[in-house]
Amino acid sequence: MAEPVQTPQAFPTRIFSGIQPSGSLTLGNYLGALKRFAQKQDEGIETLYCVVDLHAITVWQDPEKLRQQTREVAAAYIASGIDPKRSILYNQSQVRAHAELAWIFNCVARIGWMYRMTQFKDKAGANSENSSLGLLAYPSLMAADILAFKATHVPVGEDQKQHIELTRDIAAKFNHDYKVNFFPITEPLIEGPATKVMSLRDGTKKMSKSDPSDQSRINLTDDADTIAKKIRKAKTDAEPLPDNVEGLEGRPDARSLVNIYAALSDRTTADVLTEFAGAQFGTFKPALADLAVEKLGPITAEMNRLMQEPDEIDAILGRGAERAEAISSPILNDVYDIVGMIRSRQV
Ligand code: AQP
Repeated sequence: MAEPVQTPQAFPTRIFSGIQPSGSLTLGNYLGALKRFAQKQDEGIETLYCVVDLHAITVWQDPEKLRQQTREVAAAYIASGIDPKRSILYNQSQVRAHAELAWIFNCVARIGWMYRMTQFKDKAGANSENSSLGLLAYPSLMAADILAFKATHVPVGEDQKQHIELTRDIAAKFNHDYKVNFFPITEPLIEGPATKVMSLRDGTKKMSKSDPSDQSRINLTDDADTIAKKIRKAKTDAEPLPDNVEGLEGRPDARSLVNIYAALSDRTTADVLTEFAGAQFGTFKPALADLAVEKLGPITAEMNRLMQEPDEIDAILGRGAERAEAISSPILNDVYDIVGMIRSRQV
């Protein structure tokens, strides 16, 4: 049999992406993920968006808080423009293919691949022996999330690039080991000026919902005053803004704020610098705060409104899960067949 080579072009275009309900969503999640997810949906591409609750429990989550955060991420998706009729919106644990395919992939992937993941090293820290087995196997579940739908493209922030590469490796090894052309080799979509939004306290570190410092991030649940205060206190240097992108070299904090401005206003970084060339941060920060409040305010308001109706959110997730199950079940059954499992009971 010829060596299996699968490009996304051989499969119908289908987009999958997910967000963990592991805390309050940040401006990083919005610019690096949510905003772009809505754009993909609006381009008319088939889109599946998931609240990845099984990923969240790779580190301890209080059960009641997890339920609340799952609804909050669902509300954030909708408030950011995801239409549950046009996109398939659901939570991961309601669709069996994720966990079941992840097990198959645990047997395809190699342990060494997992130990090489920088996110595992960062999250496990010095005491990795004491982290959950799930944290180590996280990329295997992520590969299952994507490939359970034969998704061809995954919009993500830069931090997820390595995990998508591993998904490609798992798909290729499965295709090779079983001599099939079954899974696509998925492409990451990492685009725009905000693929890595940085911490407000340290322009070399990613803005993250699990950072112990609340001052390091803008949460989608922050009110206007809090947003303005956090931006005012954001770390910067003493120099005025340059008139071109090269002038931001070696100035990570300045670069980060300008990139946020560009992403929020749908402009390029170069364009923003043309407008603010020579400006001090005393001028730029209030402009950025105003823009952030203008863009995030309506999203926060809509999230708060939706959170008043938890039953409606749960119903939306349930309907989405049924649609996701309808796509992934036949794919999962084919996988079981390929690996040699007897399937004499119709499920
Ligand atoms: N700072 C960021 N800049 C750009 N994109 C980002 N994303 C996360 N942070 C940034 C993107 O958001 C999507 C969902 O991420 P996730 O919640 O599944 O997990 P994560 O990447 O590990 O994000 P966090 O906020 O850092 O979560 P915790 O703190 O729980 O680990 C992904 O597409 C991600 O790239």
